[in-house]
Amino acid sequence: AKRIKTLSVSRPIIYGNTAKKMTGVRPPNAPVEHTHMWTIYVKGPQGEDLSTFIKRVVFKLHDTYPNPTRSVETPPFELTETGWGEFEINIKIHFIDEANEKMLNFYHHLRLHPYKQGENPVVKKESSGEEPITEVESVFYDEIVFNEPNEDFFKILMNS
Ligand code: SLL
Repeated sequence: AKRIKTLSVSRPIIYGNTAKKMTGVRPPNAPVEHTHMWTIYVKGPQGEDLSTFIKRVVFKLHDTYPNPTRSVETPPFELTETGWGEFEINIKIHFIDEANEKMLNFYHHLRLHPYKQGENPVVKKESSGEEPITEVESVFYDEIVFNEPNEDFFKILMNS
């Protein structure tokens, strides 16, 4: 017998962080003990515009940061900071009102250091030549599954 599957729509995302050691250039307001600059992000694997269904992404940083709850309301849903240590970043993805969906709540371990030679850390050669900058990246793929979306939201998902 053929089984009737309930309707669900999934959308791929990637989330994670890039980081690199700060060399010569530092943001003027960066505390002296900060050694790295990093960016945490939520985005579409092919650069899709996630704002068609995501209203905001809230990144909750370590309590050592001033105003650790950072809300990003427009794409790109990313945040760049400086720091010295790795920690768990709490990510909350809030969907547009039409979705009538609960937010997604998960964690990403902010990665600053290369752990293994030749593995993930990508050595990017500066286009100008001279010093190679070692950028580490920790990135994960996931699919957001909307089960039985309401009609309005379904239309929005299908038209984007
Ligand atoms: C821990 N892994 O769990 C450590 C915490 C905290 C990182 C690392 C700078 C914050 C600031 C920063 O990198 N904090 O602006 O002072 O205890």
